[in-house]
Amino acid sequence: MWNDFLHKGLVSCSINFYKGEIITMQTTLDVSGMTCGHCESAVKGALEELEGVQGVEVSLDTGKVTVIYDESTDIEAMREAVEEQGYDVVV
Ligand SMILES: [Cu+2]
Repeated sequence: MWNDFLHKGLVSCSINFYKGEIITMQTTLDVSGMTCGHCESAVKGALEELEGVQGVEVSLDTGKVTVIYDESTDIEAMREAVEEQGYDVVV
């Protein structure tokens, strides 16, 4: 299951366990087209609205967007949220 996410263009994925249970997961999306602070906040805001997302960190320089989320978050929804803002998730 987790390997599937990696094949969908997600750069890395790590899972944090607490007492044997998954509490949060973290993944890094490679997003192209972000050029300024407005882009950064558009992407960040769109991802933060998704169910289960706990935190979003955007690096404009590298285009890397790190998302911390839990099991209620739909991975495909992350991609769609970014694309709806007009940016591409690089595969
Ligand atoms: Cu911009």
